[in-house]
Amino acid sequence: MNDKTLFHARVKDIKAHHETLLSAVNQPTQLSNGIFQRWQNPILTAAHTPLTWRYDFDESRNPYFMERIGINATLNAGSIYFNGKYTVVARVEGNDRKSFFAVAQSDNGVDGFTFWPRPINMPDGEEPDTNIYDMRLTRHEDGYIYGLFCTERKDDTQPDDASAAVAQCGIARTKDLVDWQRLPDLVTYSGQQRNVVLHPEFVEGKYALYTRPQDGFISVGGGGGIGWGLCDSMESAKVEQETIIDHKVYHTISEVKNGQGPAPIKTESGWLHLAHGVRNTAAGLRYVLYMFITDLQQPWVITHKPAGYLLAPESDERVGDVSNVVFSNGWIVNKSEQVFIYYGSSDTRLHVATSTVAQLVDYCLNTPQDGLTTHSSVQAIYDLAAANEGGL
Ligand code: M1P
Repeated sequence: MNDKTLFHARVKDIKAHHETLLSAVNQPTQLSNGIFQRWQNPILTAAHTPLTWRYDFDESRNPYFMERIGINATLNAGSIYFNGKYTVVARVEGNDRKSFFAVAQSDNGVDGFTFWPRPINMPDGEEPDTNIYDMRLTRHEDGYIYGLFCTERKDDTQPDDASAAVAQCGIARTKDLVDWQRLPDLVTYSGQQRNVVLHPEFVEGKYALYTRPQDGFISVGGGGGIGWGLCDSMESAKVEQETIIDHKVYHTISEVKNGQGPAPIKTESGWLHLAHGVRNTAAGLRYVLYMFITDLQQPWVITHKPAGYLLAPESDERVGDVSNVVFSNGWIVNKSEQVFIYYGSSDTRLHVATSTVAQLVDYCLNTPQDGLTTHSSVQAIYDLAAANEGGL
């Protein structure tokens, strides 16, 4: 095959493969636990990203039709129902390890996700970002859509350690997901911050934030837990006082660290929260998703918290760049009160699980709490088995 034929054959093959991938119909998996429904295909992978981001289509410049810019992963996405479409702002990571944000939309929330032609061109912070990731989107009652995300920079206090980094909360707002106004990073009294989320309503006339104070970049150290704090303005956001509302607890799924997922959903039974919990194992950290409900008037007070995890890595989800991880920073509730939970698996790809507000509230209200000992876990099984006696 000469170069000319090779170029055209490769363009045809790669375009056809991309079109097949983007038009694949997703199906629910066969079995569900009654709480949520998994779907068979990831909704976004690196291969879903536009070919125009990766290939030079000019034959004279790229006779072998090589990939010029590689994309490594599409993962943890913020989400919002926007202009009649299920919309995710995915974390896209290049082969160069830099993450950026890109919008992809679908008509039904479970397949057909297509990226906008260009990634988001997020303005830099006052101090330039080295890397940005994991955006939480909040449609706030002040009229803006806010994106809060992690901004990561080199830790200059440790010049000899090339991996030493500092994580802080970057803040931007928009009305159209295209033009973003970058605001100063959140100021707190904690060393570092990740997983910061804006509550959708004013509380006591102030903006309310879920935080995750941490002493180090990976390890939260003596910090950690999901925090809560108020601030007067998002234009110079400062949380003077952080109160931990959901602590790390010994021998639970969030023994090592945890973090708020997306902004909570308002229901008649309270604010519905999704979060991630992390424990250590001989095989490394294990990230799972869990839920809780907080009081409608006092969103910092947990009223119901089921024991253990809602969703843990399963099958292919278990393996990837950082294996044994599920992580969610986006969910969408539609007019029929169906809930679309978008979650990344093993820092590599993005999936959806579907449920309803009614199912998730039922799950939170009626699943036994963690009694924190084997004895209390067995007692919960005894109670359920006794309630079932004669009922099968
Ligand atoms: O690698 C797993 C996750 O690690 C971080 O989450 P956390 O701050 O809770 O440890 C984030 O980098 C997240 O993006 C990643 O999925």
